[in-house]
Amino acid sequence: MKPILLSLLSISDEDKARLNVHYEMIEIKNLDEAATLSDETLARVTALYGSATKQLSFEFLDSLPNLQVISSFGVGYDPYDEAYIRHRKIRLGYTPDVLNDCVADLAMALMLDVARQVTASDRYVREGRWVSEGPYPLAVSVTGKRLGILGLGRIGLEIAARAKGFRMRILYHNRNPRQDVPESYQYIDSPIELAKAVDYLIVATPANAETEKIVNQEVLEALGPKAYLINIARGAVVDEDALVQALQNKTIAGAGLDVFVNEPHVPEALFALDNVVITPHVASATVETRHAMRELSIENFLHFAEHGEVKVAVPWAQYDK
Ligand code: 8YV
Repeated sequence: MKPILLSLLSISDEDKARLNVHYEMIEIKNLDEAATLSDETLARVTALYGSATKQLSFEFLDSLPNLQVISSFGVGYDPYDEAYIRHRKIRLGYTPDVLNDCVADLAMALMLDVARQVTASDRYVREGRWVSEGPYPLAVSVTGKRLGILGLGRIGLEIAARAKGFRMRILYHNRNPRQDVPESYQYIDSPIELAKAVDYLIVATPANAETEKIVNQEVLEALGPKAYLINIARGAVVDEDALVQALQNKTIAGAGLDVFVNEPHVPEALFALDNVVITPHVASATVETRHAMRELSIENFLHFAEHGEVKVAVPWAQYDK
């Protein structure tokens, strides 16, 4: 009998055929469905297909006593508990890099949209207001402005590269300054100082205990009424209540948001505001990028089945032989 690969995502027939060499597959829609499987079946599960946005309870993971490998669809690994995964020496693969371009593209799109009011002015036209009220109010320029990147990692670097095309000055904050980036990228040693110094602040940091609500009320106050916040990281890295208030009271100029604390629920107070552009966590959601992510997540399983290690492991899930 082959071991079982339990999947929280749907797998294409083509990928199933590749995985079937090593595994029998069971697809489930949610963790509740796993509870309906017999203990005997759960004990045969050695591989789990999860994602960057699906939380896994300890209870669920405990119900898989022989779990050896998880392949996670996405670059964020915040749903996985480091201590737990390391304690069980579970191999944890993920899909970094293949989505950098796409996520950076969406960050630029949100920045351009909220500054130039693309979707808000689109609504204006569709509502007949161009005819009844006349020209749309003036928007705000992007080219030549100061861009702050909170979290200058692989995605942050792609954002900076695109922003150079807009002749933006790049400032950033990380735990430490990077030595391997263009000298013109200015390191700022706190999120508050970064917020004070820029016209646009793009958040591209991973979500973890250290970055939880790193964009808090003080950072939003430092950003001020002329600057914009763009978040393509995770809802958890921003104090969402403080952000909603800042947008309602216009103590920041606006925001472009792809991620939220309690997805798919978005604070309804935002729906009435034209100074915010909202997308439903789609930064990596293009045909090309999702294909590349799927391919890498399948390769992580195949590599593990053949060599005992995933192809690309989460940094803290690497073990001595
Ligand atoms: C998700 C993401 O993977 O990569 C990440 O961290 O947040 C996204 O690309 C995607 O939404 C599927 O859950």
